[in-house]
Amino acid sequence: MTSTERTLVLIKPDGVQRSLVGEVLRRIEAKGYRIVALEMRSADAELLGEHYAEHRGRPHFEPLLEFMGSGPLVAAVVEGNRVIEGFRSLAGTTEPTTAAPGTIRGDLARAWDTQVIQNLVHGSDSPESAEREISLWFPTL
Ligand code: RTP
Ligand code: MG
Repeated sequence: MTSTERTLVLIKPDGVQRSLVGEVLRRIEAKGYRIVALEMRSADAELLGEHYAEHRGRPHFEPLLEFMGSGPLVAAVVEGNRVIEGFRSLAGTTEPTTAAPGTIRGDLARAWDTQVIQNLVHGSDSPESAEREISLWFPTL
């Protein structure tokens, strides 16, 4: 089954701070995906609140926004065959402790001892999320 898709990837502030930008992009390119937009930026609370709108009201919402705004992050649009599911697979499951070895989070994310899970990357979780998130982060694309 082939289906060319685009997904929004974020290298979160922990990834930038730990100098893992190149390593994450290397894994994306090695898998055969194409980076079609790439930007380092600082995200304000308004953008982050929109991005994580479905988490509003949950206990981790405020710490999540604080973490995501704590330093520069890298936003990218990545294209490829079934890349939405494929990048989630490359990233590994949410919690670094149990994320499979071989995945970005399983190999590189540190054991989590903060209020919010710091897990290096974000990837859109559905075609609807990808469309919404790409237009949020790259409105001119
Ligand atoms: P993401 O949206 O960042 O790609 O991560 P995900 O799909 O694997 O996980 P999701 O459930 O969407 O949660 C979004 C991000 O919120 C933080 N989080 N902290 N303390 C907590 O219980 C908690 N739950 C979620 C993580 O940074 C997670 O990636
Ligand atoms: Mg998510």
